[in-house]
Amino acid sequence: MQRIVVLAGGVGGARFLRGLRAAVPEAEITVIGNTGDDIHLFGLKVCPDLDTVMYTLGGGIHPEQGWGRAEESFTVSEELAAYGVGPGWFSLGDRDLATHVVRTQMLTAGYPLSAVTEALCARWNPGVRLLPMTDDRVETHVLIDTTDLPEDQRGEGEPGRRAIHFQEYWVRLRASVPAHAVVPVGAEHSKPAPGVLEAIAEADVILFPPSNPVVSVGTILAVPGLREAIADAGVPVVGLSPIVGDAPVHGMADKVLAAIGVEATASAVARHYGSGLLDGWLVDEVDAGSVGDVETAGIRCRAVPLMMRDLDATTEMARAALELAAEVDA
Ligand code: FO1
Repeated sequence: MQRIVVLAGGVGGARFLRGLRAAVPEAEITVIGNTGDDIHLFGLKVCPDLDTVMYTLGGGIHPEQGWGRAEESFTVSEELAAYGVGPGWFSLGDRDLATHVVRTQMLTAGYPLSAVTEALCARWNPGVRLLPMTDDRVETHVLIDTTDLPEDQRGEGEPGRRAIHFQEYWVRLRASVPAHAVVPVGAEHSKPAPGVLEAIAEADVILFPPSNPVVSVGTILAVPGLREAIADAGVPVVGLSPIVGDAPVHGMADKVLAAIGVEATASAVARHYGSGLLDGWLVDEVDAGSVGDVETAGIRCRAVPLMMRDLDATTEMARAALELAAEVDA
């Protein structure tokens, strides 16, 4: 029984996981999910990346969006707006709200996030073990400069540098202004959730899917002890580039890569992770020219199709990643 550990963020990670599960249905897959995107709204705790994995693999995801539920309605949101209770820019559907009510109820009763996630997954049966990276509160904030915003979007307060919640940067601002810093608030005091270090220690292979290297995989690696556990696991660690050509496949990874001074190219991301962490790296065929550059950095590299256009494509990507893992293991 092959044991695979995957560090996953949101949409990109979840789509890759569908392919991985199809490629090796008999494998035991443990997903370490990013919780830095979590946000508290209307008294509820929302965990976007955990929910995207759970809904995508459980069959409840809104397929085009890659987040939220299919067949959604927004009656509660409309009523909240009628009361003037915001924010209106983060749309929570009625079905999705039930997940956040159950989660918040269990957290309030004293269950850790890992137990809550296990309980929610008992309904969805994602076919993988989904662990939050930590049970402690971590929320990514982005440092922007309000003077980069149009006048009418600056809000109150002195113009200048301001830290805003990642979701406000991502959803309300659509990453339309430079991110001067990306800070996973609370990460330095967090510890890996129960089962995380054990899963890494027992893994036969560890995969970094095409998730955002800064706010998804980067945030998971910011939990003290996680990066070292992966580096010292002594098993192949293979990643798939989230950047194809010079643009992110999904989302706006280039905006947050700039914040940490990493250029938005497949080879720059590989070098950012480093050969201390990565043994292998898959780039898309359009980036075949960068294979030599990545190999010079001490990371085995191959060029394969990386556009996640459908399940067959992601299944092939997963197969290619596992083949590269076997190659570096030899
Ligand atoms: N993304 C949006 O672009 N607009 C939204 O209104 C929105 C709502 C939302 C609600 C629940 C949820 O789990 C995710 C939601 N997302 C929305 C996506 C979310 O911002 C991203 O999935 C991650 O945070 C980034 O991977």
